[in-house]
Amino acid sequence: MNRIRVFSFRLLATWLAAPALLLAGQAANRPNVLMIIVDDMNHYGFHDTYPGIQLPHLDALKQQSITFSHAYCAAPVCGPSRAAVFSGIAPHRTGAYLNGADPWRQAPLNRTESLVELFQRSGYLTFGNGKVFHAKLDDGRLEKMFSNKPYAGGFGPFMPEGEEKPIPGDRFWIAEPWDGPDEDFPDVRNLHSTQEFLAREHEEPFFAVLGLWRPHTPFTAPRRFFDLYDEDSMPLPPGYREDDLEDVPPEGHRLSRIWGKRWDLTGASDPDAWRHMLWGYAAAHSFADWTVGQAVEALDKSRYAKNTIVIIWSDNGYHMGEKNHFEKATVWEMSARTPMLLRLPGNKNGGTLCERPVNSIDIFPTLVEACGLEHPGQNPDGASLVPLLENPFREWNRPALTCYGEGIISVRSERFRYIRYPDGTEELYDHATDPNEWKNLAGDPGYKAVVDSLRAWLPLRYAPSLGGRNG
Ligand SMILES: [Ca+2]
Ligand SMILES: [Ca+2]
Repeated sequence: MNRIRVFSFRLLATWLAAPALLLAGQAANRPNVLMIIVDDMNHYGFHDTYPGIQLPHLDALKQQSITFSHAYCAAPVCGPSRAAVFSGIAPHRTGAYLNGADPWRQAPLNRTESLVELFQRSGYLTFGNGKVFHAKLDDGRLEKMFSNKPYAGGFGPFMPEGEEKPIPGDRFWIAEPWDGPDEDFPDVRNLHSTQEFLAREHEEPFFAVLGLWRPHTPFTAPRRFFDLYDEDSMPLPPGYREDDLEDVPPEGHRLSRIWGKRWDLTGASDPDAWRHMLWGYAAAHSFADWTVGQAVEALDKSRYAKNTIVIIWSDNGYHMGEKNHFEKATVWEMSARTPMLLRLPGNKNGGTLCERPVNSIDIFPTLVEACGLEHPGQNPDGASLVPLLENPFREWNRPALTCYGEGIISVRSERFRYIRYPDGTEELYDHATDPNEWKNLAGDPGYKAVVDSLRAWLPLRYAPSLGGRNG
């Protein structure tokens, strides 16, 4: 039995022994939850690691929230990351590693209760809109688990065919200001639906999830968000280094070439195209920030303002050129690190920064404990973050695992990132001196003890892949 399972059993014991609600008070007064998922938002603006990105609404929300500086996804692409969050089970136990696998239609998730279903079984009113699972579910399952028709909407709007820039014919890798009405964006339509939900009176406590499609590509956004930035003076990412891959094993090179065309056409070979895409990514960040702000403002004007947990998380991070790579689908810091914050009723511990490593699979057991939900059928792999919400500065010795395939995994402690590939090759980065993960220390004998201690967290086995596509 590996250490993760041991933790899970400990957690189970904690639930059975202490059903009292640490955050919620009495069962009759359980908190509502407003969950907002941002898609592909990395740490650029959220933790100020790229100059100039404007996220005024998230900045204000942080003043009322516990913000996690070391939050990491369980899987570095949309579908598998969300499968891990909504099942509470790590990718190496489900085989949901890649997009396009539809893991909820395969064992074990086809018979695993989702977090939404658990809220529903626990007496909550469930409400959802936008990009939530990003995978097909069995017929009728999605409709049954939400009280509303969970309108999705898709990635658009797209530019008309032939007008894509900088790569003609690539509908997704574009950056273009949009002059149509805001309602051309599914995010805005889903926002309106969420605002209307929050304005109504509900008898039961609710679990409302708003899944945004931005800042994911295509980088279309209302023009006012592009106007916040000067395209020609967008800085190239501070974490970029031309020779960065020289000390990376071949498997890392392969991952950095998943979208080879994009890097080769719009990366270092064409800095104007690179700045153009950075301009779009920044605008898409600010658009998503605005959408988050409108939803939270609607909550704060509603009767639910004082008894609602707000949780905001991104499903994965994002490279904008670091490690000669665009997008996600690697297990480096740029793909793995995600924005995450929780605002508790009464703004308890608001304005604090928790530096302990946490994982997106911790969301499931956290909400189970914080909301006093029924006991789930599955044994979640994460740990409830309630102790960190109570005391963001307490000790926490659990690292965060990010997995992208059978045997492709990283282990992130508060200071180090250790990576292991299926052929046994490794990387180690010391974030105390190397926040951009430039210098691979895995072969340095001085770090043998560190490598050994992080290796101890590796899964003993990996579930066979449920399929899907790279990227
Ligand atoms: Ca994503
Ligand atoms: Ca390097």
